[in-house]
Amino acid sequence: MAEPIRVVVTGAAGQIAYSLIYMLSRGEVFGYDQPIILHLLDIPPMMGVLEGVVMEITDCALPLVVGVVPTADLSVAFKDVQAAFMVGSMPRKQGMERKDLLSANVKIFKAQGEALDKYARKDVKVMVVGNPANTNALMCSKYAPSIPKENFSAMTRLDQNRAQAAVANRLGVRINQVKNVIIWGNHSSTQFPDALNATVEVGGASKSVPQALNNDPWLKEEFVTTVQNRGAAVIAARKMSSAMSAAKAAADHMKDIWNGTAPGTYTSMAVLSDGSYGVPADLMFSFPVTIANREWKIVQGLPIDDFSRAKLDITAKELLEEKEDAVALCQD
Ligand code: NAX
Repeated sequence: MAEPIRVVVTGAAGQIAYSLIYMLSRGEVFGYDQPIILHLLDIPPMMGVLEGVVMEITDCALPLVVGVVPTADLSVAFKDVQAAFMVGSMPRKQGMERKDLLSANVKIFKAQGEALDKYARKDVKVMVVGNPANTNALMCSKYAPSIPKENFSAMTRLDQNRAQAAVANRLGVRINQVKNVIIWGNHSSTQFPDALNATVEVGGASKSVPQALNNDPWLKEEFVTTVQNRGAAVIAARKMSSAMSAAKAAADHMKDIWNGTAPGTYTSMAVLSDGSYGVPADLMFSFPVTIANREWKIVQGLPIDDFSRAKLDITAKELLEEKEDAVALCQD
């Protein structure tokens, strides 16, 4: 059997981690023959709850889990890790301004970036789930200068999965018949879910989604707002935010980093912008990417009409503002 790899999950006592840890432990991300040592980070008041999670991991009797390290200490959590799921963050509390939330979280990600820099392996792949995910990922990478910036990404896969499911549902086809739905920009309500370049496979032939839907105005209207607001709809129904689907998306995201994307298929993740599609450089912006050898490449040359251009600009503007605030807050 392969040598075990060390994988950290932050926010390990929280609800997303509760589903995610099980998926990792079953081999769904790193492979069914890859043993793992789980590093589980949370804050000191959560150590009791985390102990319960560790008991459950033990009681699952999972052969791939060869070690579990529960901790509130960053130097222990990030030591020698090869993959990092950065889920933990401060939730928005009643009366909290957006800026207060940003302030609390970028400071967490600054400290965790510094710890990754010091303790993690230099080839560590870091994915950020905790909100505001894009800007947290940007700050995390800025404070981990010895780790390549390309190793950091933020999750928009849940939005992509939601969008893919919505298109499949509209077309009355199975989920895996729909390919290449894109999420552009921020993981927030300014994101642009784009099925204009997506395809659907029917009877062995591939068709563009707009064509299959006879250019249904739904694609530029209700589809976009439904995906943008899906998180809020889940909260309204469940009285808690998405957790099972968020964990599945985190697993999908890291699995693609680890194993690559299938030929002819791309996936969305927030990565450092290089100015592609007229997006300002140095933002963590969600783009369509292909992945091979654990390296992503932004898909180039997709047509962007005036409608899409305006949507890309709105979400880029929001990310620029978040970045400016975050940089200022980290200097305080
Ligand atoms: P929970 O509140 O259930 O869990 C968060 C956990 O993080 C808690 O156990 C908390 O103690 C811990 N935590 C707080 N500060 C920490 C720190 N400094 N170091 C380590 N752990 C810390 O939230 P959950 O539902 O699991 O959501 C986690 C994060 O994911 C939130 O920020 C949420 O907004 C974000 N989401 C992001 C999504 C995305 O698509 N990018 C979708 C789902 C989710 O809403």
